Amino acid sequence: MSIQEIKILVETGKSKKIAAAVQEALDAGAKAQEILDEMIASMGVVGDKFSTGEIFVPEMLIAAKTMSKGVEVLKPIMAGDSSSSLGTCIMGTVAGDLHDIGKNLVVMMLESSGFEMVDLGVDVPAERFVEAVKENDNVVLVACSGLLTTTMPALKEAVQTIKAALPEMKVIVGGAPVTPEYAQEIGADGYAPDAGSSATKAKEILGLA
Ligand code: B1M
Repeated sequence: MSIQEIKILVETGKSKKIAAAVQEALDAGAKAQEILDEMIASMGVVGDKFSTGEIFVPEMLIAAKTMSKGVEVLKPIMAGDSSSSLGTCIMGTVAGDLHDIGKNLVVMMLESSGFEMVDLGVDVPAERFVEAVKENDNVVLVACSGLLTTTMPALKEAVQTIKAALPEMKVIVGGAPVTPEYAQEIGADGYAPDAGSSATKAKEILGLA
């Protein structure tokens, strides 16, 4: 199974075939990162088809499910084995937003770089981030994801609610519509454009890099 074929399986939502196809590509020598990059590119194609009215929400959902199943196969390889603990990080997708693939990749990368991750899931109200910081030990970072232009205000509310309740807590934000300028404007301590760089940025803002 070539990486190109994996891309097509994601685009066409072949969720029953994806796990075996990803495993086959790995066995044939493909790198996990290459496969992941292709699947991310597939979601771009899916988004474009949605924008042009070629597909609708159900197709977008099944493509997302397919990608998530593919990521499950890559996870043990990409997540690695981190024995050191850099502290706990609370992560979630902000209120009103149901997109979780990017968040799940960020969770995976932060975990592999040594953070204990508490994943609050999607559609997380601002106050829930604060509660989770209080409920867990040794929380050093909160990470918020937002994928919609319409939920950018919720990202702002999340950062401002966390900072009002916990002024010392570091907050990192990201997601497709987020820019470094917006992150700064809403008072976040850091912004990362992708899952890989989120780990580097998280360590940098905590003075661990
Ligand atoms: Co939605 N959706 N969606 N969708 N969806 C987008 C985002 C969209 C761009 C599609 C499009 O129109 N071209 C568009 C948003 C337009 C906009 O806001 N300007 C859109 C829309 C409009 C909608 C609905 C409103 C559609 C509707 O109902 N009419 C609706 C909203 C629902 C809601 O959230 N309330 C909706 C619903 C859905 C599904 C539920 C069907 C499904 C999500 C399922 C799921 O996540 N389990 C879905 C999908 C799959 C998409 C696309 C196609 C793919 C998203 C994705 O997973 N990408 C998307 C189009 C696109 O992205 N091109 C689209 C792959 C993923 C790896 O990338 O999440 O960007 P991403 O994560 C990246 C970075 O952003 C970054 O790291 C990741 C890469 O390494 N990152 C961080 C993310 N979070 C980070 C946090 C960090 C740091 C980096 O630090 C904390």
